[in-house]
Amino acid sequence: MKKVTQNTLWWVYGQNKMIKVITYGTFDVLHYGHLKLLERAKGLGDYLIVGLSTDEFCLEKSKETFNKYEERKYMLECMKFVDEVIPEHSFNQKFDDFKKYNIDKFVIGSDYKGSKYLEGIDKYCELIILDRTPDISSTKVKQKLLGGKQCR
Ligand code: C2G
Repeated sequence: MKKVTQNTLWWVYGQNKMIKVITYGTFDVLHYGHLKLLERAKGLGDYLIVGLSTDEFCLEKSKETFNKYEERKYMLECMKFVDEVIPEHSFNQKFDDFKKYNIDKFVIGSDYKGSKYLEGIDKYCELIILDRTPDISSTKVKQKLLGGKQCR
């Protein structure tokens, strides 16, 4: 986490409430679509937290990642849009995170539109669904690298 103290926050934002945004994902084999999502998410507030799926949770989501949690975390922390990365252990963890991190806005890509996953979020914070970037995914990148062979 980048060194941001309460004083820094007070000094920068004074009385104005800092808008805190959160999003979640696997963010494996980072690509243009991931970055566009994170850039737009940061643009909706002052402080962006990314809930990054742990390796165990990825397996529960039937996603076998190329990069391990610590590697994916490091790459996200190197990005100018991302202020903090926290581990995501389950789909329902978010409701505790909204309270723990005093979240104003929850952002996710349109592949989650209409899914049960989003139910109840608007009781805690603003729910924002952003259009997914077409024609790019970690699976597609992996398949291309494997010369079109199927992969998970
Ligand atoms: N994304 C996007 N455009 C793409 C690919 C992904 O906008 N071409 C967005 C997704 O919609 C998501 C984010 O990038 O909001 C991360 O995508 P994944 O790593 O595939 O996330 P996923 O495994 O679906 O995990 O609790 C929620 C889950 O952790 C989401």
